[in-house]
Amino acid sequence: MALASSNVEDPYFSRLGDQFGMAARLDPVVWSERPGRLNSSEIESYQRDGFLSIPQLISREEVNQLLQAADRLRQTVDPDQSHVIAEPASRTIRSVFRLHRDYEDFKEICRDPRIVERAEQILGSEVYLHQSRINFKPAFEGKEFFWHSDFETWHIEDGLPRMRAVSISLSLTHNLPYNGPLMLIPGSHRYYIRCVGRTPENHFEQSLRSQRYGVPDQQSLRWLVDAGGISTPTGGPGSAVMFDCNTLHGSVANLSPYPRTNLFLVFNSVVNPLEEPFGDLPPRPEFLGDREMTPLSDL
Ligand code: 6CS
Ligand code: FE
Repeated sequence: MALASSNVEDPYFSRLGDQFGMAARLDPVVWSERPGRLNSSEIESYQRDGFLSIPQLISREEVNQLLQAADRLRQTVDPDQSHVIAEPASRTIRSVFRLHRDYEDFKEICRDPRIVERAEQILGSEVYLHQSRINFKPAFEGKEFFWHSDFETWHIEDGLPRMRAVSISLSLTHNLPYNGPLMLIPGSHRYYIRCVGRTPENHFEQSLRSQRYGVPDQQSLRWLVDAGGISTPTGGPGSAVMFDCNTLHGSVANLSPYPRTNLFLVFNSVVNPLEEPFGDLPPRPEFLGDREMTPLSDL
């Protein structure tokens, strides 16, 4: 099959068959120098590692309300809707997307200044929500997420042009060493790993349950972990991790008796709107990459 010409010129091409490799990041990590909620040592460590953990972003009371809302949602949501994702081999709910558009209980946290102003400080512009979801990692049953860069998927499958987005994973439960917490590779955000294989049609139906395309090769992972190690920022309810869209991350299954529930918000810069996907398939559904750029004040 002929390659789309955009692939040839795209500095962040990926999934072109058997070409794997590593390229340098071409975009800044922190886009503004203005002071804000993040102090200079927090900015420095975000810039260096590609993530920052925040021990207590919201109060226990606020977390309790969100956790109750999340549990209600899990029990009442229709599992057959496309934005509700099940675990790989069962009907247990793994993720619910599009919180900022569909669910009143979560709209306020989606535009909370404690979160939004931090995202704006890193991205150096106004921001909007590219994606929002809750990840339930139920006790005993929650399965892993293999290593990946979110940017690679968002670029190839959704058309996110540049690395100017930041994710925040807000813990609604304890994130313990043994209940499948987020693992990140410090420093990996400075490299772009071109993945092998070609994206199958409707890939998201599989990838959100268990991802097989758009995952880095073992050699690159070994090289990056030899250099940067693996960091597992654990924390209590109300703690958060902010991470760059290109930081490699993953998590293991939850074999513990304690669920791990996280709220996951992705802010993109308003000057980095989605284009046509950089892969050769049509864009994924909007619950995975919002194209309306709704101002946060209108949620
Ligand atoms: O495909 C996506 O957009 C999502 N999938 C994963 C495994 N992480 C980031 C993102 O939410
Ligand atoms: Fe991810």
